[in-house]
Amino acid sequence: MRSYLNLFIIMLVVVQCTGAYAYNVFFEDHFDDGVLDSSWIISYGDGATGWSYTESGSSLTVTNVTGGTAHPSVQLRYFIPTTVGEFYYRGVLSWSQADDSYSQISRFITNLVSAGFYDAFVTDRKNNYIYPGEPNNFVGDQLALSGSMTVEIARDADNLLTVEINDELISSRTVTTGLASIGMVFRADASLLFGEARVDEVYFAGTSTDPEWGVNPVPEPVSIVLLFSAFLSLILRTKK
Ligand SMILES: [Ca+2]
Repeated sequence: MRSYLNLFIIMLVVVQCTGAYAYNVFFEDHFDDGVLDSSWIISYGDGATGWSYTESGSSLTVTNVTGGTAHPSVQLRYFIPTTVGEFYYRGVLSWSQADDSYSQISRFITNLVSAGFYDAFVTDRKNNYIYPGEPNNFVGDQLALSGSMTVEIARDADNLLTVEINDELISSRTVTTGLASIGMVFRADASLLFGEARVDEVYFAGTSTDPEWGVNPVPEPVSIVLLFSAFLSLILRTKK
């Protein structure tokens, strides 16, 4: 009987390695300890040479991006060291532009899609800058100078990539490309009327088969039933 139990354990391990995977929280930041987490890799774009920010209370507050000639930007990215299948990335943003509807772009990004606040590329998806492949009609001034949004970017087991803003589904399509990074981009205008962008939270969870990176496989209940049935039939067959 002991050998059967050993066999069952081996079979269970096999199922664990091939079965469904539970979501792990890979990264989250509530910006609540006064120091910007060093996991954020910071880089500048479009000639930017600096940015102004504070981490205070439970918010990262960006007040300017400087340098460059037209639209200096700063990116904060968290690079993903392994393969991630299903994932869920959420960011909470409040913005307040200083009297110019084109002076600020604040977006949550992944290497697959990005979404957030941008009042220059107005699309039929309520001003959310989602790319690639989304139609833009270049009509601005549609958003209030200040507001807030919760952005949710997710991919399910069928590779359906979705973007929701304030619980409304804005975009959905099939994407099989691997997830390599998540992050944020803040972009100012040369008018220096960026105003303020405040991020209250970022949260990133998903599944991974990499045992070095918080893997947490769980066999589905139906798999366990099938496995146990196979185990029983094996015993019965052997006893005949
Ligand atoms: Ca921090």
